[in-house]
Amino acid sequence: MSLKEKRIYIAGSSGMVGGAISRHLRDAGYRNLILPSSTELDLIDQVAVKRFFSEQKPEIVILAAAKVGGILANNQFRAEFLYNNLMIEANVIHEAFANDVEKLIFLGSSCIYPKLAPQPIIEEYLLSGQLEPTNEPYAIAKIAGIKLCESYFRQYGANFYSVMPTNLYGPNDNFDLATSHVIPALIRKFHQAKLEGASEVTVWGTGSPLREFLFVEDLAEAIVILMENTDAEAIYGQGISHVNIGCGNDISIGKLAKLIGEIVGFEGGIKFDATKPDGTPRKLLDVTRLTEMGWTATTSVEYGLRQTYDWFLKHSA
Ligand code: GFB
Repeated sequence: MSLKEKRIYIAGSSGMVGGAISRHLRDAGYRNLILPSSTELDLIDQVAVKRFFSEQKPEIVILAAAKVGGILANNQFRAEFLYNNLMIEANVIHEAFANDVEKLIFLGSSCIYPKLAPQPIIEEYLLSGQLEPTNEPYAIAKIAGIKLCESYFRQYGANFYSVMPTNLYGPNDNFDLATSHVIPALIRKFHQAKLEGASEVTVWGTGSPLREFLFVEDLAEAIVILMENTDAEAIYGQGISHVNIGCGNDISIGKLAKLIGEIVGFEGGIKFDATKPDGTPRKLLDVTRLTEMGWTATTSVEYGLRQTYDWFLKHSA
């Protein structure tokens, strides 16, 4: 059977990341996609996940489902970020193993690396130092997912491996100011300030942290290429448990805010609120391995931000 005919389950297909992966697979000619919504299948419910796998019998699984949020949501809802993500991973990865899934790709996050990891961050830096406290529960859950995939590979030879995307953004992002990441938050704040004729916009933290932002459509393209060409053996054979996915360059939050202000057309000033946390000072991924595997990001942050602002204007403003 050709890969295009395989039954592929994308966990999290109603979210920004899973939705983009589903679209890319469909555009590439994959026709047998299994895309239950979160109301149809609660991934925290072990019995429901077990039933789903035995009924649907997926052959490939992309695990993009997760409880996600920005720096404040991570810090505030620490129990849910740890519990929900552990349950989703344990249920899906274990049932994939129990149902002989041929390949599983688990999506983690660059916050799994130590807060003060040398830059750019190579895959080997996992578990080499203290985590950033604001997102420690989320990072611990994601590390558990990486180790679960690795353990099923090492003990049973399961073709399960992980990828670590950097900070993501794009169409269908969460624009709720209390729970969102920085890009959708600033798009909404600058847009509102422009409409209200406000004189300034408040940006959390000092503006000095550096972040690497990857457009979600680029991420989806990378995942499809990895799914088509890379097996677990190729990852673990290099002495690593996962592969980084990033664009290779970063920007300060201060510069990002200025850029978003320009794109939105806000003419006032920017005020930094240093009572809010900065989080990790810098997290730039080393993407040498991904480049060697045949993929490089192509979307500039300016273009990606314009696309995201357009989506916001149509759907969420
Ligand atoms: O995007 P963000 O919440 O994620 O914040 P992290 C990035 C930076 O932007 C931080 C600053 O230094 C924030 O203080 N920032 C400025 C803002 N204004 C705002 C704002 O209005 N909203 C938000 N949210 N930030 C998350 C982790 O960390 O990154 C997760 O907590 C996950 O676990 C995710 O790894 C990718 O990069 O700081």
